[in-house]
Amino acid sequence: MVTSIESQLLSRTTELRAQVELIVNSTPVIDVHTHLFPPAFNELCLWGIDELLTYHYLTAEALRSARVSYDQFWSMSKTAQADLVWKTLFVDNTPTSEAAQGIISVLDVFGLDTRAPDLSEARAFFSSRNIVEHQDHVFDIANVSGVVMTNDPFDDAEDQLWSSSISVDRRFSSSLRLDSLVNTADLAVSTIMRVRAFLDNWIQRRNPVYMALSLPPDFNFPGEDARDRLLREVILPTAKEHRLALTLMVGVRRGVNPQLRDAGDALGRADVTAIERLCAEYPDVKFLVTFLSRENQHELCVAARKFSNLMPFGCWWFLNNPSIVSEIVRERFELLGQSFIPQHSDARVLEQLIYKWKHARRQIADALYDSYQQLLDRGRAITPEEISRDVNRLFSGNFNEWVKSR
Ligand code: FIX
Ligand code: ZN
Repeated sequence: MVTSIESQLLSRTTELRAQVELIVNSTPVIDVHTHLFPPAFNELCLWGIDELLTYHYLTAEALRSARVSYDQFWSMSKTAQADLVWKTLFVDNTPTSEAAQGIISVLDVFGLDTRAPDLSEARAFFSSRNIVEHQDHVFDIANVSGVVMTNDPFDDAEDQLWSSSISVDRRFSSSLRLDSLVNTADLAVSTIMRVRAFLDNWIQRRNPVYMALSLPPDFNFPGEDARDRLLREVILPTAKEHRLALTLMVGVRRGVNPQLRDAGDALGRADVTAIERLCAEYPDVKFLVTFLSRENQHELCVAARKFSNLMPFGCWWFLNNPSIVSEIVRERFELLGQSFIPQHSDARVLEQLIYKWKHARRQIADALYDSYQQLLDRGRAITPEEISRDVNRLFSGNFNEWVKSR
């Protein structure tokens, strides 16, 4: 007699492939790190074709081929910049890069001409949209159930909006980004106490899901600098007391070419042992960690095997290319099972959710399918329920687990 579990086993390769794709595409994901804001944040909410085309990933690429100086480019209006990026990367050249292919995916989803000679059709389409309905539509297409914003408590524009007691869309969670604190604080004892009180207050009012900090490749722990004091005397005690996870994004070299503005940052290989020491010294703090250098990815997996308070997440920024996402996700499956968060979008413009998740889901589905196929070859078939369990854990379970203790 065939038991019910046996009847569900996916022992044919084509069935397995179809089920993995279906489940990966239909499971909602929590996007654990974005730079998005809901429409209530007015001009901070970026959407539409001109914002999409002036994304810093694309301006950096366009300025390699367009014959304009940085000064000329930045003195142009946003629409003129977008026109130039379109002409340079999509008309005069073939859009092979990941960021350019992202634009193609977005245009295609909305039935817009991906070979258009100019942006008139796309502009007419986006300006006909009501942003509130459009946002719902984008979340549906991308199948994103929630996003985490990046909130700078020292940003005046943001602060004014928060203080005007706007109601924030429930799908948007806040996070407390501490880069400007770490880069500017002078560390008199009185300042440390004031900063602590400021953070306590911000956390109480805005209910962030985590605190976050980006770090350069030479980040060390312990260190002999102001950042070390801030970590030990302010940030880590705050994380502990509020039971708030700490997100560390390591390996960014800011402003390598300041003329490129937002697009001017680069990366460097960092020292993963600094994260190991943090995890060892603060076992009560949960860390979400991503590294920007491809060379750090394997070491991060090994560190996560040693410390259960360390959750690797995402393929950040210059790693968010199909070939590298594929490699990293596979490496993580092999070393960590399902105990990691495969991707975050880092979206700055609403519609980027569509392409970033479409492209990421494809790589995650391929890697998962290969893992299950290997299991099948070795004598163990899988059921659709088990695939759903795994994908739910990757897409939301691990993150919820990390931030639930509050
Ligand atoms: O520090 C960050 O959160 C980075 O993601 C950004 O600063 C960066 O500009 C970006 O958007 C990368 O995707
Ligand atoms: Zn980011």
